[in-house]
Amino acid sequence: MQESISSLAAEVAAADVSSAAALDQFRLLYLGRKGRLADLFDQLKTVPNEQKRAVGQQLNGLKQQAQARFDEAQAALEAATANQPADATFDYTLPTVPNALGTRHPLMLVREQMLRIFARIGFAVAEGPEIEDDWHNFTALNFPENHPARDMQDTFFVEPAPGAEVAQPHLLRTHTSTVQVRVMENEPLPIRRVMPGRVYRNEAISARAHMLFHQIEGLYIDENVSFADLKQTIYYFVREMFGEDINIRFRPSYFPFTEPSAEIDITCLICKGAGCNICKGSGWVEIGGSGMVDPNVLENCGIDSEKYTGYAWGMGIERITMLKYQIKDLRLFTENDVRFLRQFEAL
Ligand code: 2U9
Repeated sequence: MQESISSLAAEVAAADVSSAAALDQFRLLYLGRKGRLADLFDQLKTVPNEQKRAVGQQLNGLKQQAQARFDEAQAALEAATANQPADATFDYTLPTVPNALGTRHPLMLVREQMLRIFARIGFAVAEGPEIEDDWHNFTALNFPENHPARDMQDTFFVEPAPGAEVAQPHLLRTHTSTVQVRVMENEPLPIRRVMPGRVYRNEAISARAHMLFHQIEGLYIDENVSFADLKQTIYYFVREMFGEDINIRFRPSYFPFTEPSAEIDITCLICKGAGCNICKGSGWVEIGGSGMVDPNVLENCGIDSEKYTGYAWGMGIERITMLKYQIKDLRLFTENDVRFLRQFEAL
């Protein structure tokens, strides 16, 4: 009997308890009601009376040893599984899939850059409505009654609501000059403002024309403002926007709202003035128009043209963006093809 106890004690000490399954096996085999220890306790009856006490103590000792081994192994297993993820097959060290963020639209990037440049020399932003009346879009700006821009062919007119009485035709503004008129009518002098916004023209959509585009116009009105001030402002803008080695050229032109008027050219960004197919060999590309505000326009807006003078200019944001990024087709701006849009600055 004592031999059986010692050999079972050695077995208990050596048994595998390294996994949950092995531990369960251990419990059944040694501690269970039908286990090996229980067998030995049964055999205690057959032990002579004078040895019962000693053998009983040995058996109890073995039972405690087996129970202690079980408790210790169970605690160790529990501690190990508590530190493990629920799904042990998932690799938590894998890199995450990046969130697909949008990018800023190139037109908005360039718009912001242009406005920042003008803000640094004191031009604050002014905005106005996209549906305008004939006065703010044409008449105040010195367009004669029969000017072709007033034609249905060039301008989108807006039908009045049925039964509504309207004093004059309404339309989608064809330039942001309408906002200059509103500022001149309503704000105190001097005026130093830039007007960004959407404008509309009745054009067939192609690589070079669209019925919707964006402009930034500027206006400065004060005493003693001259064409030299206009040139310096545009020169400053062009160098900030395109670089120190870019030059400007003013080409005489005609607009109803400015006199004198000039188109603004800059050194061709592709060939740096040498002549290429983008600038058609001239070395220059056009970026907008400009001029001194016509005295008629100042008077139309209630400003004394004897005392005040001003300059104004207008640029298409699409045109500046196409030059800057060498984009060849206007339609790319409105098609929302992510392969195009993704190439610009991330949000
Ligand atoms: C007022 C007086 C004068 C704004 C001007 C231009 C010349 C011009 C075009 C450039 C390309 C429009 O986007 S574009 O198609 N603009 O050529 N704009 S002077 O002159 C003004 C504006 C408002 C009261």
